[in-house]
Amino acid sequence: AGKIIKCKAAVAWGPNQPLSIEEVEVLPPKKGEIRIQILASGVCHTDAYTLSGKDSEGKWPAILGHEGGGIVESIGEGVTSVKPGDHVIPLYIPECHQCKFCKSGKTNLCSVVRDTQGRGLMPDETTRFICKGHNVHHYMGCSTFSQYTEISAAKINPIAPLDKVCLLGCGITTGYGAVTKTADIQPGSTVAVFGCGGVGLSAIQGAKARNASRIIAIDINPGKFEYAKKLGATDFVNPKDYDKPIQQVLIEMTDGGLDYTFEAIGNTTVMRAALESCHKGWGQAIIIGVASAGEEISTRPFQLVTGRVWKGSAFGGVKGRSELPGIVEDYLNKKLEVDMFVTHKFKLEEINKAFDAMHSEDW
Ligand code: NAD
Ligand code: DAO
Ligand code: ZN
Repeated sequence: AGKIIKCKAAVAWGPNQPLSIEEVEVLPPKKGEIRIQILASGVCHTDAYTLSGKDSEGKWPAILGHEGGGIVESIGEGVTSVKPGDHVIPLYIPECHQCKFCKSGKTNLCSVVRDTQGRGLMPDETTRFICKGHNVHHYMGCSTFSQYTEISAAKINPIAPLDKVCLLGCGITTGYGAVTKTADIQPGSTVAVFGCGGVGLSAIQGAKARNASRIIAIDINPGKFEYAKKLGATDFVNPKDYDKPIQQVLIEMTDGGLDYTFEAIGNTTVMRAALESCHKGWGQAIIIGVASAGEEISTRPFQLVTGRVWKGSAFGGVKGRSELPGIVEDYLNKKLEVDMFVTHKFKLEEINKAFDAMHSEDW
């Protein structure tokens, strides 16, 4: 505590280059900050998107990664909610309980560090990482591709295996929460999920947990249906098997449309299809997928006039500090599947292989 830590991290020196394993210095936590030893991290398409250079807000050099699990190493002045030794999941959406967003009770989009976080900096406008004399940027307030990092975090049950529950730091919670929190679906609802990656499959889990009467899994890669079935999907649709728009297929399958649809791809054409597959009068389409910068969505406004609702969900609407620990308990109580989502394991030194695996097998 109070000292600089030297450790290994995967540094992104610039766009479209492999990550480079480097020795970095991690400075001690300042007021309100915590320093965490990261023991496990997922890799996510969002990390790859930033690394590709398509993310116009990418900052270089940076330490990427935002789906982690770790142990608090030390705390800065004024920190009372965690102590050294606590097991935590880093949060890319914090929860300060004090900003306008937190106080509203209407959203999980805490804004307390929003501005500096978006620019890859800590709240005092500086960074805590130094490598080869360069200040290295933070990423999504997490930078989990480092053995030590500084962030906001949710304190979780120390029994939970960090190499599994790290995935609750993004993808699984996002899909599960979109169904159980953002849409808050009723038992018996009919649901369609577009995209059966980690996020969509977890939306399917959420629908099953809420006793949806029908859960239609949609993907252009039929290899995903095996997983969708295990998690509770009842119907499987590959849009490539039809020569008519997928919304028409779904409306015909469901006597007029679905109660809830979820877009977990990031494709604006599919976002439209998700809205238009909703039942007239009450159907709700939830956008989870993140489209590339600058893209727009469209539909005929009459779709909304006639009662369909379009809304979005970030991190499943889950408030990190107050609600994520309960989702970890759901996993421990076998109400939520996480283990199946760990398809590969790599050492930090092999992180570029993890990106290759994510791309090659379309995970
Ligand atoms: P993924 O790439 O693993 O899964 C996407 C799936 O969609 C794949 O199985 C793919 O075959 C399928 N697909 C692609 N095009 C399709 C089409 N036209 N029709 C049907 N299926 C199609 O991605 P993921 O990790 O599950 O993430 C899904 C999306 O969620 C991404 O856009 C990601 O950025 C976003 N995301 C959002 C949040 C949030 O808070 N809102 C958080 C995490 C991830
Ligand atoms: O408060 O303006 C804000 C942004 C909050 C972050 C929302 C992130 C949702 C998408 C995450 C992509 C996958 C990690
Ligand atoms: Zn807040």
